[in-house]
Amino acid sequence: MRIDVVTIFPEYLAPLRAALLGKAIERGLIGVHVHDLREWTHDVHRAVDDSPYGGGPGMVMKPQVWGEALDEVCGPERIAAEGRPPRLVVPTPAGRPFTQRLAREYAEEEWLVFACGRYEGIDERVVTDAARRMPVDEVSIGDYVLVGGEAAVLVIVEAVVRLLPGVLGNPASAAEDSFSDGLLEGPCYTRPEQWRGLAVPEVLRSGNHAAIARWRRDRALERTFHRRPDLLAALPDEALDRHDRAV
Ligand code: 6GU
Repeated sequence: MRIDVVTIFPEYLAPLRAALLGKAIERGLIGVHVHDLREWTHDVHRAVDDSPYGGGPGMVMKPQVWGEALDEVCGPERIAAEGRPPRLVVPTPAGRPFTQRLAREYAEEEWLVFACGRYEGIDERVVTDAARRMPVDEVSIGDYVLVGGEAAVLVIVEAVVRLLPGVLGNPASAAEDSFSDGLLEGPCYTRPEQWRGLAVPEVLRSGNHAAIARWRRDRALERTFHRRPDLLAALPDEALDRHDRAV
């Protein structure tokens, strides 16, 4: 998978080369290319923003700079070279929610381009124009406001790359984590059996695999009921069996 990021703070994306993501780069599973948006400015001040039409606070990122940047990073020539257009992802608190389902969709893509906005946003015509050549998603990572899209890109890329074959040591961790069955994961334990007066639940040491699976399912249901009732409500009818409904 190829990942391009256009930002006015390229150093903010340094964590993409650390830990799990760095390993994925070293092993050739992903290629990461971070671009400084200011390279496409032409004025001495290297201005990327201007005041908003219609007035109001804050600044809006200029369309010409973004247009030239995206032309070079993922314009017609680059699309011809790659054989097909990328999926362009624009992080914004006004976007559609980024979910595990969208992470799985992105994990199927061969090329993702992220356009990080700062200030109040990017001139709307940048997205409209890009959408003439490639699919564009404006996505939000949650109901709160960040200063810019960079931290959101770190979140999205980490969620996507861990799903790529060969990135996680144990593929079952991706298959069994929270959300894959629509529920939150329940609690987990390791040695010692007793710690500060707290015991590991007996059933987990019983060796009874059916009882362990049932216990884990019950704790996941309980936790989801208390912390994320919206997730339980969204489950399809057949996702819960008779035992589940008794919890
Ligand atoms: Cl993706 N960007 C910004 N700037 N703020 C956010 C966000 C994204 N998601 C939630 N808040």
